[in-house]
Amino acid sequence: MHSPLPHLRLRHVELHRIAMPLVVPFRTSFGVERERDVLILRVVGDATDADAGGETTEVEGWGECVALAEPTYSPEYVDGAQDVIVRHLLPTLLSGSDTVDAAEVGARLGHVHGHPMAKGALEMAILDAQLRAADRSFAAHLGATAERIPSGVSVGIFDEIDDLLAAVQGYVDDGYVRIKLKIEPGRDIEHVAAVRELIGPATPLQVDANTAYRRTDGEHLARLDALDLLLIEQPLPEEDVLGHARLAAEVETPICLDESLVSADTTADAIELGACEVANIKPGGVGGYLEAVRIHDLCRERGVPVWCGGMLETGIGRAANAGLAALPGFTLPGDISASTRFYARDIVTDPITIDDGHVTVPTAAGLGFEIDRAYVAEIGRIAHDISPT
Ligand code: SMG
Ligand code: MG
Repeated sequence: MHSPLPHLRLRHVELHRIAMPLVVPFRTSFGVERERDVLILRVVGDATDADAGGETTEVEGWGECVALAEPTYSPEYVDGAQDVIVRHLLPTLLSGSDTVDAAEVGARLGHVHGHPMAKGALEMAILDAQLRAADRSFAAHLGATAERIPSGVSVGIFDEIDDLLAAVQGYVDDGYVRIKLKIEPGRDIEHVAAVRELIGPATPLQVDANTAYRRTDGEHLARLDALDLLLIEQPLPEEDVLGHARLAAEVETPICLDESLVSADTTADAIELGACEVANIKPGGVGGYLEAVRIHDLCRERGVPVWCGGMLETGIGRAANAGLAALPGFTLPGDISASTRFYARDIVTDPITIDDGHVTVPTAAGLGFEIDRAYVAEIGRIAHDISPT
C-alpha cells in the first residue's frame, strides 16, 4: 500500500454540518443518541500527476469527522473538532504554496496536540481526493484483500430484557453474523445470558462497556466467562491500561480495547502490558485511516486479532470502514452494519447494505460513492468555506 499519489493543491475546504435522525435511539453506558450531528468535509483541489506529464485535474474529496455532539465518549466533540480544524489545522495546510499529500498530513499537523478525530477527517478528505485523481480505490490503496466482509451489529442498552431480545431477534433476522451488546452495571450478566439463550451457542456475541466498570469489578465481569463471548470491550476507563492488564489476568474472556487506543504507540504498549488481547480499531480515534493501517500491521505482527469499530457513520465513513476492514488482519467481524441500522436515508446515493450477513467492499475510485448533494443541503448547512490565505 501507500504507493505515491498525485499531490493536491487545495483550492478550498467546505465544512458541512448535517443533522441525521436515528431510526431508533441508541443507548450506551454514557448516554442516549437520538440524532447524529455530523461534521463532513469537502476538499476541492488540483491534482498534478507527474506520471501523466504534469497534467492537472480538479478533484474533490470527502471526509467525515466521527466526533459525537458531546464529549462523553471521547474528549473530542463536534463543535470542538470544527473549531480546531478551522483555527488550527486548516491554516497549517492552506498556508504558503505547498501542496498536500495525505501521507504527510499527520506529521504536518503534529504540532497540535490530540484531536485525532479532527485530524483524521482532514486526512480522509485529502486521501479521497488524491485517490479519485489517481482512479484508485481506498480499499486497494490501504492493502485490502477481501471483496466482502462479515457484518456485525451493535445493540444499545434496554431496561427490559424482553425489549432487548426483540431488538436482537430483529438484527438476527436481518442477517447480522455477530451481535455486540452495550452493557453497564445492572444491565449486564442477566441481559447477556438471555441474549445468549435466544441466539444459541453458535452466533458470535460480544459486549462493550464504554468504561462503565472499575478495577474492583473483576469477579463480577468473570461471570460473563460462562456465556462464551468473543470479547469484553473497554470495561475500564481509557487511562487505566494497567487495570485492563490485571482484568485480563482475572477474566478468561479476552479483553478488547477501544477508547484506550489512540495511536499505534499506545496500542503497542497496551499489547506489551497484556491489556489488549483484541483491538477495536477506530480510524477516527487514532487520527485517521493511515494510522489505523499501522495499528493493523502491528497487531498482525503480534498475533492480536483486530476488528473495525463504528461511530454511527454516514455513508462516507461507512464506505471507508468497509475498505479498511478488508485488510487481512481484520479477522473478527466489525461494527459495520447496513446504513439502515441507523438511518432511514443516507447522504450517499449508494449506501452500504448487507447481503447474507456481508458488506461488499466498494471498488470505485476514492471512497467509492457519490454524495447526494441535494440531501446534504436539505439536512445541513455549510458552516465554513475556507480558501488558502
Ligand atoms: O457505528 O455501529 C456503529 C456503532 C458502534 O457501538 C458502537 N460504537 O464504543 O464502540 C463504541 C461505540 C461508540 C459510539 S456510541 C454512540
Ligand atoms: Mg466501543
